Amino acid sequence: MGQSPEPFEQLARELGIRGALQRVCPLGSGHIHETVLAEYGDAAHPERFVHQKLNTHVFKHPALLMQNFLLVTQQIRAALERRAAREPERRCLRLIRCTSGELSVTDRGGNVWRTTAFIGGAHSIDVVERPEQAFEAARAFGGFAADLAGLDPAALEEPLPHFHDLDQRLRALERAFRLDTHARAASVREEMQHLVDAHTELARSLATRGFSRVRRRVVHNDCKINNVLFDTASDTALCVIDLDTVMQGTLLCDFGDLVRTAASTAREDEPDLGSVRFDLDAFCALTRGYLAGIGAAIDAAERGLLAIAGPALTLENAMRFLTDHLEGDIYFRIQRHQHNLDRARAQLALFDAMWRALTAAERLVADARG
Ligand code: ADP
Ligand code: GN1
Ligand code: MG
Repeated sequence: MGQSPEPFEQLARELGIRGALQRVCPLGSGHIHETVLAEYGDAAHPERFVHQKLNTHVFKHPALLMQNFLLVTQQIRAALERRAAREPERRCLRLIRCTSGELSVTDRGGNVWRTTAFIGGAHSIDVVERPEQAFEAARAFGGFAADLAGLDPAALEEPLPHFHDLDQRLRALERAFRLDTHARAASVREEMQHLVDAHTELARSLATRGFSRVRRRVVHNDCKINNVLFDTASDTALCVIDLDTVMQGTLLCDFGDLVRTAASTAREDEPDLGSVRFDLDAFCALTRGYLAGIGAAIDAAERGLLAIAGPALTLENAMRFLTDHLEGDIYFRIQRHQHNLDRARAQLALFDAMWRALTAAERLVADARG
């Protein structure tokens, strides 16, 4: 990441970390923030923290994020206490405040940093290898929604309004295509048409299934598989992370993003489209896990949308990736040339596979207990 040690010295000072900085290494594969693990102190008494340089292009009001973060983690901690969960400190993110009481640090370059306690002995995954992992992740996200079921959505600020608004996402894509600021439109005509047609079909099916009547509640809004930490020793889901989009929304978005990322046989950006398939066994495990985690906190209307959630969120992400490709890769961090285009194509291929399997998925949801 080529970090100068400078921001870390300032961070340590303002956070009251006494040990000397030993090492800093990048963490995870998120597309938005820059996340590092920083180790202070000595080998006998290491102190480990996660510093995140917040992406203020995406999140314009970091203070608002921090307020939401505190409220959500308070709520989760209370739920953990109520059920006397083991190792509660590893099951909920903990913010490290500055000694001044501030919730974040602004470095000399104007970057805003948030620090949380590092959760050790844990890892995140990008692709599911076993259905048990899918079950576990879904149980954790279902439990997360249940733990926040009592929280009034109005208590949380909306850092990204219309985040999962499919029609708005389509309009943004059409605009990017029309403006064509990076002269990339001609090369993606086929994908564009495919997306527009798929959106029409999806919108019709969502309407038939009563999507507009489903309740809005506090949800995570970014339930990709790598936003849950697994306990490395037991391979069970430990902690739901990446809380920046927790705000009002529908369960459809949470379950859908989980299906998009945990019931695919390939990575999100797989260039070999032949290897992108929808894994029905993983979908079955996700459904069982989610219902087990959420318990009574799901209603019939929400349950009726679980099967179509995956295609909906997959198409939404395909539209967002293609929009970003057309706009010159300004939102999602990229690691290679045409990365967002690869992502868009892989998501489109996954959408097609999910769409073909929709009836089978609906049967699985109907048969699932819970
Ligand atoms: P982004 O918004 O960029 O996805 P995340 O909050 O998801 O950022 O963090 C990126 C990655 O860092 C996660 O996938 C996870 O692997 C790791 N991570 C984040 N916070 C912690 C933590 N407190 N303890 C351990 N690992 C963490
Ligand atoms: C981003 O932050 P991260 O990497 O977990 C994005 C999600 C997308 C996802 C696609 C705030 O998630 O909405 O679905 O990339 N987060 C934001 O991988 O836009
Ligand atoms: Mg993340």
